[in-house]
Amino acid sequence: MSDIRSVSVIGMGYIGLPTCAIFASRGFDVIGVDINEAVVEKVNRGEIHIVEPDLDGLVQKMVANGKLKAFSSPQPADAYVIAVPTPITEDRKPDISYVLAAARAIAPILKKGDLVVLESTSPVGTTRAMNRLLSELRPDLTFPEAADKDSDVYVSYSPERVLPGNVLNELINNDRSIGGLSRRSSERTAALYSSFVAGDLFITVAEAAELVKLTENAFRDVNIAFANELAAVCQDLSLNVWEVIDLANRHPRVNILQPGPGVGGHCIAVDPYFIIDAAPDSTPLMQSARRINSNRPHSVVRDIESLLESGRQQTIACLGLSFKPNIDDLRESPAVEVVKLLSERKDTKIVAAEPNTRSLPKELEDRGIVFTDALSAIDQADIVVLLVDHRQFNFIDPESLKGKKLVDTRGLWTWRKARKPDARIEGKKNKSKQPALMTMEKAA
Ligand code: SAJ
Repeated sequence: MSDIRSVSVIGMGYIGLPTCAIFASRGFDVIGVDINEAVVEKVNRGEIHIVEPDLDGLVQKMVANGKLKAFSSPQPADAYVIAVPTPITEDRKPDISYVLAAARAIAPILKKGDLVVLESTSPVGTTRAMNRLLSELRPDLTFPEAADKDSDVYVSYSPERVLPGNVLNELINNDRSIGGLSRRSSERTAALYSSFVAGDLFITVAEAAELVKLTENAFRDVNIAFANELAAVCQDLSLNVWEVIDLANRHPRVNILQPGPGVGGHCIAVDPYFIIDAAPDSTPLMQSARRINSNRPHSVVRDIESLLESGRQQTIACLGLSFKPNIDDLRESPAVEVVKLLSERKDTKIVAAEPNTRSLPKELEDRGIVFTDALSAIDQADIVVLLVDHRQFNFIDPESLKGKKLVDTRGLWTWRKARKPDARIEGKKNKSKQPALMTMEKAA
């Protein structure tokens, strides 16, 4: 059991706000802190500023019952959870200034017995740097330096690892690593998180926990790069990459991810740089994966350009703009990058459809892109480019695509066409589940 009664969460973004709501739902008095006044006011009205399933109802309930209160500066609490952004700079160096600013903000109100947990994705060494800063600012308190030595304040790293769109579920059910700067720091952090985590908690050192988080996203980046490289190989050899991956994945120990127009979002395309920056000579694979994935929008544009006829104005329909399917988040989206690159050409009109947003972002509007629905985009187009496999696009009638040139970056139409119903001879193990498409006798 934890002796912690109140938790102050610094940063009420995609991770901080759901974390506030979950702690509040477990009975803690939660103080949500954000430098953005508009966010603070919104949360105090019981509303939310991000799109995340079920979060609105939970925040509303926790604000109404007084368990969650938002402020624009840190308030005293028994535990502080820091969930602020850790972006990269233009030259791809990690920027931990928000973490250090959060540490400066809480330093004056720390008291003996408090726990400070850093959750932000961070370069290796950040937790220790934060600890050093706190101890410089509060020489009257002791902080963990060596394991097994007790201190006045406890400090740990414990990264979130949740998928946008499924945050509440994954916050509760995913396993979690905890890297305390001392044994007691880890124990107190584990006690705090076990109030809501149903997954297992694994205790390690702070630096390992920091690298674990970065590794997860770098692993995914490298594996997506493999799929994207395979897509290029298949294009050279005139083979269908979706079919090749699907068949290869039927090997029990192979699980290739899906190729696409590139890697977007705020994590997978960023976190590998934190590792690359720390160990530039030891990361040729991660560096090359980053290059492959960030070049993908350019190769999609080259594919589209190869279909253009010279001397004639043509219309290109771009379907999907978000960074992955079934969300409305357009930031760092490779689909937006493709549209931007295309808009630099003078001989094309671009119509774009994104079923999850009401309008185009200003940067695309300013480039003369026309926003419309998928069907009318297809109707006007010479070339149709599928950029995101939103569920709505499954219902596009293949008839409407007849006579159009297609660039299918997600395999939605290309793979469907390649999947011939009589190309599968079902084995005995599946026969009981559903009728076989084809019996062995017929195949022979
Ligand atoms: N993508 C592909 N092919 C695939 C899978 C994804 O091209 O087979 C692309 C997507 O289209 C998208 C990008 O990768 O553009 C990232 O999407 P994602 O769904 O893989 O990941 P994120 O960025 O939404 O969330 C990731 C998750 N990390 C991992 O799955 C290892 C999440 O668990 C992390 O918490 C999150 O990053 C984070 O905050 O770090």
